[in-house]
Amino acid sequence: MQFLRDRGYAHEIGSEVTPRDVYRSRRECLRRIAAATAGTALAACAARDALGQAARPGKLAALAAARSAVPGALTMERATAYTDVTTYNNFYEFGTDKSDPAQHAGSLKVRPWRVSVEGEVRRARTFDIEDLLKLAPMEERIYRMRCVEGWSMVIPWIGYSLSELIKRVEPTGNAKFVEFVTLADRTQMPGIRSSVLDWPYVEGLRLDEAMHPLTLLCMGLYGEVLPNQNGAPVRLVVPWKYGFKSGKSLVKIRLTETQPQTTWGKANSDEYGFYSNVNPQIDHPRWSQATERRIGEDGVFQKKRPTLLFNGYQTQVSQLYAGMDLRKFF
Ligand SMILES: Nc1nc2c(c(=O)[nH]1)N[C@H]1C(S)=C(S)[C@@H](COP(=O)(O)O)O[C@H]1N2
Ligand SMILES: [Mo]
Repeated sequence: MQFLRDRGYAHEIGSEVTPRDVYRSRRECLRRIAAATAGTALAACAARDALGQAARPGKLAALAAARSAVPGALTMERATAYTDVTTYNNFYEFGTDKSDPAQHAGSLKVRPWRVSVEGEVRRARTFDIEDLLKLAPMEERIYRMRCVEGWSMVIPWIGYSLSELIKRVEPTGNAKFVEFVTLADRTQMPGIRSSVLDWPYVEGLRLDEAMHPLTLLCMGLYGEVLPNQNGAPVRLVVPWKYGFKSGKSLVKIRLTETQPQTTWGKANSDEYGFYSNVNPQIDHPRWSQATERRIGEDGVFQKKRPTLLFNGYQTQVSQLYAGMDLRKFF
């Protein structure tokens, strides 16, 4: 399949460095140094101010949130522009081009919406989206997002730790993994007609990864409810793993005893492992993962920004993998 071969090469062209780029990147460095010396909250504000945008650049319903107190949840890096976050997407249910989701996800019906939480739990339950919106206080979390294809963004998400939801269904002693099943409805999702992937799009985490405070049950971004193309009305965000681990438009969360199969793992298990932690030293079989291209970042940093182990969340998550061979469990 051509698109599978193309995955990751979309932006390997056109990166000549001009004097203007150098000037701009120098200015950007100065701006970052200034941001880094301010407090976290202040710097996050500065990041937004730098965009010259209001807190709510979109036109969707506002979703109020407090700044997260979870360690590592608020990067000081400059947030990617709202336009890029909402028009450069991977959501194959609406097509495989980056612009397809923004163009076609208008047909997604986000109400009514229910998420069934089941499997190895004492209190299996179906949550209405309105219940999920009230289940725990909303937090803003500004996370780096690194796609396996080699590009990255910084996104101000809104939601709360997935652990809040999982605690309420009371996992049994047998629960070791969590499977995430997303919507697959061909009447709403034109991409489902294609057999590019095995639908529904399914992902999985180990239970302790799912319970980590940084693992976000996400219902909004940039001060608003989620745009359809970003996985409305509810998705996952796991910031230390490649973006494909974060399933969009979730309908089922199932706790299991055995490791669930995943859609990308079924498509190519040599290229898309179950763990898929961001790791600059473990190359994708067809391209290096040592560097990345930050979307919207022009100048000398383009394509050359170093990729960080666990996407920079090493302090928070490395303990989850103590004693594990990261090459074996990639
Ligand atoms: N259901 C579903 N979820 C998905 C995908 C998808 O195709 N379908 N793509 C994944 C990939 S590859 C990435 S990089 C992120 C992109 O999220 P964003 O478009 O909100 O930045 O969503 C992930 N979740
Ligand atoms: Mo991705």
